[in-house]
Amino acid sequence: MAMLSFEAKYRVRGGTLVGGDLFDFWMGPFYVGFFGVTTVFFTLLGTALILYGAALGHDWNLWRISIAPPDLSYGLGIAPLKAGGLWQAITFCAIGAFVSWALRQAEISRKLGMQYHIPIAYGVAVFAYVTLVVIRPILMGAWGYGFPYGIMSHLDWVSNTGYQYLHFHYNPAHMLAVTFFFTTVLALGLHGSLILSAANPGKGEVVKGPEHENTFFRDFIGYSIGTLGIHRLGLFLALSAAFWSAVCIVISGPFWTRGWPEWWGWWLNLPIWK
Ligand code: UQ2
Repeated sequence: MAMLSFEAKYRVRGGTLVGGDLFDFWMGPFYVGFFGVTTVFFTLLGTALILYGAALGHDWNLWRISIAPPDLSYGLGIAPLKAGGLWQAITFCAIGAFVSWALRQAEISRKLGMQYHIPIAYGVAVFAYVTLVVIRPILMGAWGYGFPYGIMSHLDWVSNTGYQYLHFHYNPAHMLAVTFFFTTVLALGLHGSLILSAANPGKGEVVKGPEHENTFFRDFIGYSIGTLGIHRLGLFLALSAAFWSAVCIVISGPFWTRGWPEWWGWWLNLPIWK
């Protein structure tokens, strides 16, 4: 059953950001809202353009389908549809859909009297994408610096872009991003295993609560961050991973054009070694 009986009392009017109560209604289990309509619009249009772009390709091999950005010679202009214009239109639709989705989350948060953690967290992921396909290409002077929309082709782009800076693991912001990704996985491993073991105590045993969870980690490592704390830590780690990912690529090209190993020359050039 999609609609729980107690959901009805949370289906409150108002909280919309635009349009007043024009789209302030539900379809089945889903809130519509102005931004629900714009999300559906951009998603359908963008998906149709992707299918058209795929149809223009050599074959329908899922791994090889790719829609490329314009040639660098088009700079920041609008390219012909079959020479990167499709990529530009698809990028426009994608950002339209992602921003609409974030604003729909914000409207639902307002309705429920919640704070904006969800749209803000989602917004950090959108920011990382926008950094790749808009901010960095603008700073570099051409849409052609965006990545192609294809399964293998976007991986090739990551590899090629990384090697352009000789060794991306020497990029200090990349180091931070990777460390945050790994720490996110560690925290999720600790948290998921703790929740599952407390919720599945075995036949005949009663389900365990936060006292047992706290006690496990106090026995184990002498410290428990707490049930609220682990979620705050997880949010911080995950958002930091996405944030530093965006930083590590936006500084590559616009602010540092040589190999990343060379950046560490600042350390070798400190006056204390002289
Ligand atoms: C915890 C706690 C939880 C948890 C986890 C911990 C009861 C259900 C996983 C333990 C987490 C710690 C000690 C922080 C680890 C730090 C890093 C940087 C990974 O105490 O409270 O709630 O899920």
